Amino acid sequence: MRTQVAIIGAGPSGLLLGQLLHKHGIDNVILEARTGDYVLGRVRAGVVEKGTADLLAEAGAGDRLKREGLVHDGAEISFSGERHRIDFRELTGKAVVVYGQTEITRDLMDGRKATGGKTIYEAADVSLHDFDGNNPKVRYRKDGVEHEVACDFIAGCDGYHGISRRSVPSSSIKTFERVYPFGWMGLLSETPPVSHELIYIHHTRGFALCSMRSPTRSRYYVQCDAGDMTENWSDQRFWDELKARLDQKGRDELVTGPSIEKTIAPLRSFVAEPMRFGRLFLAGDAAHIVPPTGAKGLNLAASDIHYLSKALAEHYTEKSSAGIDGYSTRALARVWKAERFSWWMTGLLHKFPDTGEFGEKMQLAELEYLVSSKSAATALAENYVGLPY
Ligand code: RFL
Ligand code: PHB
Repeated sequence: MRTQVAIIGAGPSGLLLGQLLHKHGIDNVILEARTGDYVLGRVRAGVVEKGTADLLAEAGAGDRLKREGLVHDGAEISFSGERHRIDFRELTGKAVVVYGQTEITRDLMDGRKATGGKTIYEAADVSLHDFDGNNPKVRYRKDGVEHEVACDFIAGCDGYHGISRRSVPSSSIKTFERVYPFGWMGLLSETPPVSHELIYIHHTRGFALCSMRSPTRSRYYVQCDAGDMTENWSDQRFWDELKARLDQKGRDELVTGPSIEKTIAPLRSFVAEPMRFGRLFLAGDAAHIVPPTGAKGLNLAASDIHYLSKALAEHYTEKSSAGIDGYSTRALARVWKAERFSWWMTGLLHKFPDTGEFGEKMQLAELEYLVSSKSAATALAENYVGLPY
């Protein structure tokens, strides 16, 4: 088989890239290790920046988000038992949309089906070859048969655990990493959200987050130990812990119910530099990870794809390599700013095992400053709604 761009991974990065390339008339094939249902079953991001929503619309996958997405003009921060609202709209003129990653993935998959794009699910043992020359190839096995895809470029959109980044010789790549000593225990339930906006909670027992997927479906998280397992978290234990971290009003208004899904996510900051190696590009979680506190992972994946799709379109339609040559530098400039914001939000709101009472006093002083200074609140709001591309 031959294609112009071989895309590894059918997560949001790979699917979005596939649809944007299709719009520019660039032929592409997506190779995904898992089944479509498995990819759709992963409950992850919920907060979408305006830039991401615009890009989905450009890819022809933005109608439902526009209809069903919940526009949030602000969010609340709770500490010392009180909630404080940060008004994004007033401070920045912008808002975010709450719309689940599963729905984004579904919309992109439907779009791909409608445009006849080729996705090979359950592609086993994907391997990348010759991307340092002019004729890269990707090999994989499907139903026991070996296949080869010859292409002009490879887009590594296969997430943190994927093969693309690991195919680069270690002497050509530098990685930066911080692993946090805790995780997030997340629970999805068919219950109305405790508040109509998100609540980020700083508490002596640890961080918690109240989010949602719709007016009848809630997504909650509580900070848990790094090596913790969902088996240790009965629904009852989860609700009790969330209640203990909520303010009195939240405790009174929280509606609990059986969980539909529970997962524990470890927290990590990670960046690989550069993001281009000859004819291989990395994008999304394959190149960088942020802790979810700033709601930036999916949005960063989208901005990478914005730069990459433009670069490839320039290459094919204008015969210019400027976009391709500048991809890594442009993408990384935005990545590092989102890394900083996510690291800062994580440090501000979580309980750290090693910083003691002094560390907690510093967090409270910064939180009080944040909710009393318009400049400090604006800095948070600007980053949360998304820095410009
Ligand atoms: P993905 O979604 O990991 O998709 C990669 C795909 O590649 C496939 N794959 C392979 N395919 C072929 N061959 C191989 N060898 C392969 N290895 C892997 C995988 O099966 C998969 O289908 O990466 P992508 O597309 O870059 O998308 C990134 C986002 O999924 C991620 O950044 C976000 O989910 C992060 N995130 C959030 N981001 C936000 O912008 N806003 C949020 O509110 C938000 N909340 C979150 C989050 C992530 C979380 N977890 C669980 C890590 C909340 C949580 C709890
Ligand atoms: C979510 O709804 O899953 C969500 C929202 C905000 C975050 C992280 C996750 O910061």
